[in-house]
Amino acid sequence: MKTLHSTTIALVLLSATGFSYGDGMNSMNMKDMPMSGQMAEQMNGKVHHGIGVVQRMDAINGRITIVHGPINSIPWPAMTMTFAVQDKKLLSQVKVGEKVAFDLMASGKDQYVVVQINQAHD
Ligand SMILES: [Cu+2]
Repeated sequence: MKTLHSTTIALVLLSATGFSYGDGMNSMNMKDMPMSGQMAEQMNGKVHHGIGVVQRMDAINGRITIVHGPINSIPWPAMTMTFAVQDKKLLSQVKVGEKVAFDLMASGKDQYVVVQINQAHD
């Protein structure tokens, strides 16, 4: 899985940094590392899977509105929501009106970003 692979890379990078700067006072200060927020998120971040129908897409702002079913892992009931997409290219993978399967990751408090989306085959 892509997510597990990324997490492994993040752990390796963190370990390498620890060895390189192990004697430094700030060796554990992850804020010094570029992309540390993203790494931390990937280490703590859980991927949530949803199924829904695309209602609207905003390619300019990288947003997608999905009428989605319940996502028990968050937990959410069925509802219509607009999400930011992690990469605007994701929007070219689906069409309005299409049934989709998508993955969400937490992006700040009570916010989720679409990290993967594809047409759902039933
Ligand atoms: Cu929702």
